[in-house]
Amino acid sequence: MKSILILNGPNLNMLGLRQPEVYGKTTLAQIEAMCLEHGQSKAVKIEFRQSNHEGVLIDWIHEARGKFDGLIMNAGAYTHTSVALRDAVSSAEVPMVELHLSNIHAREAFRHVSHLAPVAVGQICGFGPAGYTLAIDAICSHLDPPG
Ligand code: CA2
Repeated sequence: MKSILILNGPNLNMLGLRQPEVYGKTTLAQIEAMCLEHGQSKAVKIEFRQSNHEGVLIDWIHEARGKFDGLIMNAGAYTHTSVALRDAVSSAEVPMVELHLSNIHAREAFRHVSHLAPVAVGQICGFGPAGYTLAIDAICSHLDPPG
């Protein structure tokens, strides 16, 4: 059975609890439940984590090497700032799908830059919580291409 690690970065623990007009009403716990259910339906093991700390996220990316088949990352604001996260993904040699709830390209200019995009298999953004299940489908399709 393939195993996928889903990492969530800073402030995503506040989803559904603050600023619902920007990020919606769904909580991260509800998104985790959706992901675990979707993983079960596709017979893939899903592990779901969140940290507000860059170093913790880096440690988890390192841990993924040899232990997980794929990574999905909503790195939050670190997407736009962190060369260290990008280097960690490069060194992990685990395929990664970059994920965002919002369409970062339709927002402020500083969100148009992603340090992760060049080391990602691809990017999913703008679909809200549904993006998480789309990202699971995307990484599974990458790991086990159809046809
Ligand atoms: O759209 C996304 O998923 C983002 O990764 C979310 C980040 C943002 O910095 C990225 O540019 C795009 C912010 C997550 C903050 O989440 C909050 C949720 C509720 C209340 C406050 C913040």
